[in-house]
Amino acid sequence: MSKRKAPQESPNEGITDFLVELANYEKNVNRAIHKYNAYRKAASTISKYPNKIKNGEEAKKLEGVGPKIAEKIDEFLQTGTLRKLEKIRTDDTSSSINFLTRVTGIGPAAARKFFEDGVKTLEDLKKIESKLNHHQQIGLKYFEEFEKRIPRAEMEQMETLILGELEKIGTEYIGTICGSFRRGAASSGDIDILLTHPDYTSETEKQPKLLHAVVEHLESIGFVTETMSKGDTKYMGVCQLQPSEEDEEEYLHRRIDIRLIPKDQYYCGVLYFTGSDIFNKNMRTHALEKGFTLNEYTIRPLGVTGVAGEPLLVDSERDIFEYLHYKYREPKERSQ
Ligand code: DCT
Ligand code: MG
Repeated sequence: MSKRKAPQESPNEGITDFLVELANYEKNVNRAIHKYNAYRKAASTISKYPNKIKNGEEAKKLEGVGPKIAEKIDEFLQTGTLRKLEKIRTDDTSSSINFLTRVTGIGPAAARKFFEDGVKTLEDLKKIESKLNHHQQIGLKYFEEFEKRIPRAEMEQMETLILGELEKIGTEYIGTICGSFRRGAASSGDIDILLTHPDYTSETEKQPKLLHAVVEHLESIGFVTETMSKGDTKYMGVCQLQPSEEDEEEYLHRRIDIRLIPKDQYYCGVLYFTGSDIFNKNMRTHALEKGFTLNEYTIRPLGVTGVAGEPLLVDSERDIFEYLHYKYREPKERSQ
C-alpha cells in the first residue's frame, strides 16, 4: 500500500487538497478511520465534478458531502483557508505524527509512540535507527525515494520485465500489476503484483515456494534489492530498474508488494487490489444491497439470516460484476 496519493487535477483542486489533508490528519493523528473515509469520499466525488464549485450549498448536492464539509467549503471559498487546518499545521503533535507516518513501516500507533518518546523528525529517527524494526529501517533509508511517485512509463517497463521473467520461471504463472497502474494512472505510489498458478487453489496445501521462487529469481537478476517481509503468500520489498545504455540517470528504489493468491480467489483479489479503495467500498455496499458479501477473497450469497453461503465460482472480474448485476467497469473507470 502506498502512502502518498497522487493529487487530483480538477477545477476544485483547492477543496480536494484540503479534504485529503484533513483525511490524513484524522487517520494518522486521531486514528478516526470513519472520518478519514468520509473526507476521502467527499474529495473523490468533488474531484469528478466538472464545474468550479461556488459555495457549500452547491457541494452539498454531491454524494458524500454533508453539512459539516459544506460549511468548511464555504469557509475555504470565502477566506482562502481553513482555521482548523491552520491549527493542525502549526500543532507540533499533529505535524510530527503526520510526518512520521510517511515512513513505510511506521503506522499511526508507532508514530504516536515515537512522538511521545521525543522522536519527531527524520534526524531524530536516524539517531535511534538501531531501535527501529527492519521494515522501518528500510523506510528511513529510502525515505526520499519512496516519497516520489513512479511515472507510468517506468511502471510499464517494470511490468514488461516482471511478466517476462515470470514466464521464464514457469509458463503457467499468471501475474497482474494491480493498483493505480491498472486503473491507468499517470503515476503510481508503488507496485502491487498479484500472482497465481493453476496448481494452487484454496483446496490445495499452501505453496509458499510458488511465491519464493519468483522473489528469488527477481533478486538474482538484481531487480529486487531488499526485503521487508516474506511470508507464505505476501512479500514486501524494494526493487530498482537497472539503467540501460541510453539512460542517463539511475532509477529510484521503489516499493514492491507481491501476493500469491489461490487460483479460485484470483479475480476477487485482482478486483480488490485494483481498487480504488473508494470504488471497492462502493462495490461492497452494492453487493450487500443485492444480498452478497464481497471481499478480497470471495463473493458469497447471504442467506435470509445474514449468514454467508459457499463462495461462488469466479473465473474473471466480469463474473463478479454479473453476479451483482453491476454494470461492468473497465479498470480505468474505477476511481470511485
Ligand atoms: N485497497 C483498499 N483499501 C485500502 C487500501 C488498499 O481497497 N484501505 C486496495 C485498493 C487499491 C489497492 O488496494 C492498492 O493500494 P494502494 O497502493 O494504496 O493504492 P493505489 O490505488 O495503487 O494508489 P498508489 O498509486 O498511491 O499506489
Ligand atoms: Mg499502489
